[in-house]
Amino acid sequence: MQNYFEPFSFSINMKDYRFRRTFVFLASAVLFLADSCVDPATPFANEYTPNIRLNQIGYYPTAVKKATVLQGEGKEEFKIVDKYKMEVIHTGKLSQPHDWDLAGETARVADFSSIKDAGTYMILVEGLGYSYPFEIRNSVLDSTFLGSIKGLYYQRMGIALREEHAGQWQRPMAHSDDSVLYHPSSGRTKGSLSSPGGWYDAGDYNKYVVNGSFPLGQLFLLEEQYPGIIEDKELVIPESGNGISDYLDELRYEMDWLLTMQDTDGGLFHKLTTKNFEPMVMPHEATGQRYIVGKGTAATLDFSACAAQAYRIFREQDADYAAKCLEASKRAYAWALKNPQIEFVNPLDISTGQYGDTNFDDEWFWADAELFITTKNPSYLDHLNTDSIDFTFKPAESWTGYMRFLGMFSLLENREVVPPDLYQRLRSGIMGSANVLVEKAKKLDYFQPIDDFHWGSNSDVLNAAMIMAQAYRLEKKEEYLVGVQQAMDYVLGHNAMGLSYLTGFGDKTPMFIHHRQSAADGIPEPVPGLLSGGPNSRLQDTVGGAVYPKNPAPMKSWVDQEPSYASNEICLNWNAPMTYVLGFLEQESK
Ligand code: 9MR
Repeated sequence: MQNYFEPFSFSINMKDYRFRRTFVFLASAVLFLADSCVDPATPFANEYTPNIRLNQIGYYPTAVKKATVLQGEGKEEFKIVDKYKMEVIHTGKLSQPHDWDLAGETARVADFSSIKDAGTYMILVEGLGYSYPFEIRNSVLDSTFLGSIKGLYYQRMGIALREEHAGQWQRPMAHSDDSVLYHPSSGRTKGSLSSPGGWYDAGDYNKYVVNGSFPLGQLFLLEEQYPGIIEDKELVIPESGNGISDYLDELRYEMDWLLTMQDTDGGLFHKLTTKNFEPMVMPHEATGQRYIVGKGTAATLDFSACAAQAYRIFREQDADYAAKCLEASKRAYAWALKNPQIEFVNPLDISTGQYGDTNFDDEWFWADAELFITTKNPSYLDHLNTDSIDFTFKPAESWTGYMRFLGMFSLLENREVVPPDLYQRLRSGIMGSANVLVEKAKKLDYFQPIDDFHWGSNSDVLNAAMIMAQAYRLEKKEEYLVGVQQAMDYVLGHNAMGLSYLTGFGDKTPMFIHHRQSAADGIPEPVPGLLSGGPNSRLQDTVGGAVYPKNPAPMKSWVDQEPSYASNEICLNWNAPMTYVLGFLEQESK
């Protein structure tokens, strides 16, 4: 969590809370009379009001900048205060109050887009107090971007996290996975598989091929679009200093694991897991027997797609490794051709994440697209099913449907190999999809594009933002960029919970995520850089002990409680679009 530097606080009397309240009140009254008055009472952290919601990290100078003010009845004005000079630099009018149904709130909007000078500011509303401080500057999301990638490092298994890389979240080696038993559902009855490394999927300690490939696909896209976005030594990970981008090193840690999950016949085992979720203990204390479980079409095609991408991503650094990925991708694809409809369903004795899917059209689309781009072999293009392309983004599709978008993004990115008519069709489809999202975000609560809040809703907001980001890359229309920025504002604090959902980034962030290490390590702060799933109006975790207020509004269906796996877990496929969108904004918003 951040430290608050209080250069202008009076050291003796300011420690008295009641005095400070009175002082702030009086100072506010003076400010009301004289806009440019200097108020020496920089508020303490516990005095920021939760009733002014905004991006708690900050805004780019040229961005549209909005905050939402609650309980502002009768208050017409807001002020922007320079945090360190304690000077009012701007007075603006709040919008008329309006009801937001998804948020269950009556809100007024403070638009301070005209403030462009770099600085650290707060919003002051008389009678409410000060907002959390925020910055305005170029590259304002730089450390948040690095933090969300570093979150992936903290999910590594099979190595100890050492203090020099992990600080207080260091932990011993766990889950070597060098001799994992086959479960009968894998098609094998004896022997074991060496399948070390990779990232823990989420708050649990298992690893899933579908949900390893999907996030890698999103993370690879960022590198393909903005090559070298992270350099060596930026993340402080074990490979830092090896002359290769830390981003590629981190992604390879997961890719290496995925490669081990390919069976000799080319198919991919579905997951590596215990039979049931482990208790809330540290990784090295979670010693339940692990198994290689299932083999199916979705896992195999997702792997095939991301391994074909991996060829393009790694070929400059390591041609042999890239070739290995491509060869594995082709073998997986060949297996899927022979086994086009093998659905994975949890065996009766396994209750961990299913990542089930019944329709493989989007997995085919993604694999065909990536293999075609990488190999230029027309057979993949011939197989690409363009008749049924659905450009409409739907909340909660996630790993069951978003793969088609990943295929489209890559095809649009590699225009030179794509037939012009297909390119035009994809281009107008993605722009159309983005236009719908932009229009929704103009009207919806907190100016984000989602109107139905499911498990992992923050990733829906970000996956939708990725579509608007692609539209912006195709045509530099400002409203696409604004759509992406406002989606990020939502995730970083401009939302109905008034909290930045990325652990450790912002003044108010989740403290009790459903994450076994964070629950068990005895450290008050959770592991940083992990994205909480977000509001989920289905409340499936009340059976697991999560306690919600009565009938929460959809956008308020979130609780900061460890048992809340349906609202407050973290997951790879939520961090991945977070990283993508942060990286995109850092590149495009300067
Ligand atoms: O994100 C998944 C959500 O859509 C499902 O409804 C839920 C129950 O199957 O599972 C979620 O994914 C979890 C996975 O199954 C296991 N690791 C943690 C994932 C995030 O909660």
